[in-house]
Amino acid sequence: MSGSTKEFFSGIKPIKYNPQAAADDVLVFKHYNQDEVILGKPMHEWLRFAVCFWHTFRGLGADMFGASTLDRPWDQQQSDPVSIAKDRLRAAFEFFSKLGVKYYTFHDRDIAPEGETIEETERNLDEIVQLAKQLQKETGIKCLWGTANLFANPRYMNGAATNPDAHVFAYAAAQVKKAMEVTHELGGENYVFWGGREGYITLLNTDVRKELDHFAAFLRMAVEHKKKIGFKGQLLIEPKPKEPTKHQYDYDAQTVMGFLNYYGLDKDFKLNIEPNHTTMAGHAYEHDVEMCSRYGMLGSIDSNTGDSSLGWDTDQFPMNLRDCAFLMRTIIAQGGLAPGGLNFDCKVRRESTNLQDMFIAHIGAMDCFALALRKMARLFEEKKYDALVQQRYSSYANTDIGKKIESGKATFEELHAFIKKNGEPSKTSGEQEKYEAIFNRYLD
Ligand code: XUL
Ligand code: CO
Repeated sequence: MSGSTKEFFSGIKPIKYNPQAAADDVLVFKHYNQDEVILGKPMHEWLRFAVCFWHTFRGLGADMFGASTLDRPWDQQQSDPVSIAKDRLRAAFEFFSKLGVKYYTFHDRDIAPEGETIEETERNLDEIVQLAKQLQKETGIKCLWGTANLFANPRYMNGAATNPDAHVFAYAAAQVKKAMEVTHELGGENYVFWGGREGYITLLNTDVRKELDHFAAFLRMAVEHKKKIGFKGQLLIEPKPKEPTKHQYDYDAQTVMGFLNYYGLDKDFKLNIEPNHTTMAGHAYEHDVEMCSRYGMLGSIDSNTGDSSLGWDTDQFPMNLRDCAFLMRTIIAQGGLAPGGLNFDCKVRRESTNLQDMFIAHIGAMDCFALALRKMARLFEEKKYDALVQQRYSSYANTDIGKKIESGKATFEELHAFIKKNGEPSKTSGEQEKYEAIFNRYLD
């Protein structure tokens, strides 16, 4: 394959669908049958799975307290960084193909090493992008989105587009320019902005209004550049409330939508929601996905989960049927995620040291989403659940006063007169337990 016949996962054959698989047969899909049509679309179109390059091919299990635990053969067989990067990319495409996903995602700095100068960095990136293009062509695997790493290099320690130093802002712009161009070259269907250091550590040294104005100016330039190079992909912003900064400006879905509206950027961007970030903002797992979907702003999902007893960004594989079902309910309601997808921004635990754990983790999460899709398809087909929710609001459809309120024609005086005439509203149960019990029936 591509000048190399190396096989990195030699013990693993392409993963198949077998609904009869035994419980401990974990290298097989029990629920994900990619071409099976559900609600008028093949499963792979509803789910649009992507593997992320950074965790799965750059993460080696190091944490704040200990060194790497994961040995990866592709990191060990070459000596210079560009040759290592090439082997890693070949290993990645072998993994994507055997797993059976159709998409991958990357940061510029994951796939190619940063050089001493911007010229050298861009040369490295161009060399790797040529190989990626070739591997995409050979395997049919596509790029869901690309992004720029604007948080790891020390130059970005005080922020990238929100840095108090215009020189750093310019560097970030130069980096995003190139990252957008290579994403375009790779046929990326989206481009993501995650502002890891776009926030503050202390308000004592920060002019928040200036920083947010600068951030908006940066995004406007990205929109301009997108037009200039003819990139047709969707631009996405990924909210996260904190980590690595104390406060990140793109706090959660509603904050980002408010920001985009205020700066007139709402037609050019959608959101990439990562539920582990949503829970860090103090919301329920499914909250941000639903919030932005209902405003037509859900573009893509970084499908992972946290650990409720920890509370930081643990980036775990989503293995909880209830959580996946909540997301699938919203995804079905909006008719799918395209051109976005379900990107596994997840890492195997540092204790999961077998090479095949990479497969088991992705298969388990893909199967969990596939099962959730099957369950939620039934919920939609039967139409009972959403009809019940709509029933709670029926007074707006069925009474004159309700219709008037919804049409925007009612006044306070009129409603005051209505209350004087009609008195106290009757008590209506919210029936939370009933909804929980019914939802559970669809998870049977
Ligand atoms: C960090 C995170 C990033 C973005 C891309 O928490 O989620 O990996 O998804 O930069
Ligand atoms: Co993410």
